[in-house]
Formats: sequence, C-alpha cells, structure tokens
Amino acid sequence: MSAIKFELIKTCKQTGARLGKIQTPHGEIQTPIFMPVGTLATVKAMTPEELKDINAQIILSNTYHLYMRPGHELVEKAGGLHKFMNWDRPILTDSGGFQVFSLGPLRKIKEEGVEFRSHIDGSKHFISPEKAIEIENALGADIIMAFDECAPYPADREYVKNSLERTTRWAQRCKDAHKNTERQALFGIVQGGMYKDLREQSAKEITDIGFPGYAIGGLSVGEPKPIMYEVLEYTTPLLPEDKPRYLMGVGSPDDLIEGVLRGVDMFDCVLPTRIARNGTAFTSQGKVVARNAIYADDFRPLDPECDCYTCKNYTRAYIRHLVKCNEILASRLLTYHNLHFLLKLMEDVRTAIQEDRLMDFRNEFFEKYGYTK
Ligand code: PRF
Ligand code: ZN
Repeated sequence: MSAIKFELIKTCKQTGARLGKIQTPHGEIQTPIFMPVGTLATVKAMTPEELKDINAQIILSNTYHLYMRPGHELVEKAGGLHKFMNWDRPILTDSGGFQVFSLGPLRKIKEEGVEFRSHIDGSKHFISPEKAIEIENALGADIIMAFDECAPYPADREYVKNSLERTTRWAQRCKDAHKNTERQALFGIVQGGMYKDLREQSAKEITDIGFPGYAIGGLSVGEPKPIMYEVLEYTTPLLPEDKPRYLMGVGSPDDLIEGVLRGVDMFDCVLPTRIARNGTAFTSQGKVVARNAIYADDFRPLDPECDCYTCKNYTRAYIRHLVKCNEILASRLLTYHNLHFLLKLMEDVRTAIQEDRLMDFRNEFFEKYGYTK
C-alpha cells in the first residue's frame, strides 16, 4: 500500500484540466495546488499559524539543506520534520538532486552519486540515491522525491540522454532503498530536457519502474516560456492519469495557470517568497514593485482586489516606507500577501475546473494581469 491515495475528481470540460485530491498521512490536499517553499524547515518570514491562515495545505522542504544544517539525525531526534518545525499538515521534501547540481564547479557527478563541497564551509560530501532516501526517511515528509539530475539549459542531446538514463538508474535505486513506504510516498522524476524523444524515453522508463506520483523536472531552467509549455504539452499525456503530476520549481501566476491547462496537479516555487523579500508583490493587475517612487503617496492596498491581512490593513505607501528602511515587517507583509495571492489563485482555478470554465478564467486573468513572455 502506498502512503498516499490520489483521487481524480473531474476534468474541466472546457480544457481537460484536472481537479483532484491527495490523501496523505497528515491530511488531504486539494489539487491543483501550489506548495510554498520552506527550504530550511521554515517558509521564510511566515509562522506555521500564518501559513494556516492563508490555507497552505502542504509545504516543501529541502533534503540537501537540512542534511548540511542542522543534519537529518538531529531532525530525526527532534521527532521528524513536522514536529521539529511545528507544522502538522503535509510536507514534501525535494531530494537534493537539483540543489547539488546547482553548485556548479563545486560538484562531480559519478554513477555512484554526486561528490560536492559544502556551500557553507567547503567540506567534502557525497550524496548517492541511497543516501538521499536515507536522509528523506529520517526527515519523514509525506511525499519524498527521487534523486535525479536536472540537466542545464541549453544542453546537447548526448548530454541530456546520458543524464536521463542515469536518472532512471538512480530512480530504481531510490525505490529499492525506500523502506518507509507506508508513511512516505516516493515520487519519480521525468527528465529529458527539451527533446521530445528523450522526454518520451524518460517517461517510459520512470513509469515502468512505477511510483505513486510523478514529477516533471528539468523545466523552468532558463528556457523561453513557449518551449516549457510545449514540452509540458507532450510530457503530461505520457504520465498515468490516476497518479498526481508535479511540475518542479514553477512558478509565476501565468505559469501555474498554463501548467494546470496542460494537466499538472502540483507546483512549488521560491518566487513569491523571494520577490517579497526584495519588495515586490503579485497583484491581480500584475506585479507591484513596492520600492518604486510612484507608490510614495499611494494609500491604496497592494492589491485592491485582495482580502488578505496585509491588504486589509496596510497601504502601498506604508509598505514602500518599510521596504526603503529595510524593516523586517516589509518582508513579512509582502510574503504573506504573495503566498495568499498564489494560494487564492489556485483555489479560483479549482473552482473554475469544477464549473468547466477554466479557459474563460484564464483569459480574464491574463486580460487584467497582463501577458508575460
Ligand atoms: N529536479 C529536482 N528538483 C527540482 C528540479 C528538478 O529538475 C527543478 C527544475 N525546475 C526544480 N526543482 N529534484
Ligand atoms: Zn493581499
């Protein structure tokens, strides 16, 4: 038995987008869903209570970062990640594959695993598929990810082919190493870069191994948006209909909608929390860069259509002032609003699927938000 159960509730008659729910050991998740990122066992600037206020259903954390600091043994000793960080709803951990590969010259890829130097103190480490699963088992998230390699963009065919074939071998090793299958669901990750036949090869190999859910990796790595949409368009149909599909590291409000239209159920991204900390808000009319001088005496809320705590109580002028003074409250108010914005967007998307009008919703959203390329 798998630790999770996915139920496909319906597909939108207008678009084919999926409405579903995932049962996990820490409760239910309504899909399509956006997962706020809590890299270091904290969604930066947000308490778990605040995350609940804005209806966050599941958060993501990172194997690589927690292995480096404070160490997975310590988190296990604390009683697992949920207890350690005081979050009793579902958690997903990424495997560290992507983070380790992002270290660039600090790492060396071998068949056995990846050798790398710490981004903190330069010390030498080695993560293999077995090690990644050992760490993820110790952390205890409801959904854990296989250890993969995300090829850079652009990358030549030969490189991507070798990399995806290694990712397949690693996925099998992850499955073999995963012991806690009753409490933690291990998802496989499809790679293959921007090459259609390689995506087909990867999807076949990964689904042949068999997992309770599938991620699409290797996208949103610098390719133009139309290319990402095209790759998604031919990749999601290669995945089983009765399992959740997760697009890793995406994203922006427009990418979330375009992803759902192409059959994706789950997303995560640092974008809302990161841009909040440098003073930018998502709004129904596009981005508001709060530090901009045009907001100096703008006494409207960040987003006049938003009913979050930030927008009910604070003006653009005040938030701009906080940003200019580097006050902590600026990060907190903007993070709260940005996460609320994306979670509300996904709630609206789910309602639109339920009512078979997701394309109308998309068109109205883009009309106001503006088209981005
Ligand atoms: N693999 C893993 N994590 C990821 C990615 C990936 O390809 C991406 C790509 N956008 C983000 N996070 N394991
Ligand atoms: Zn708001």
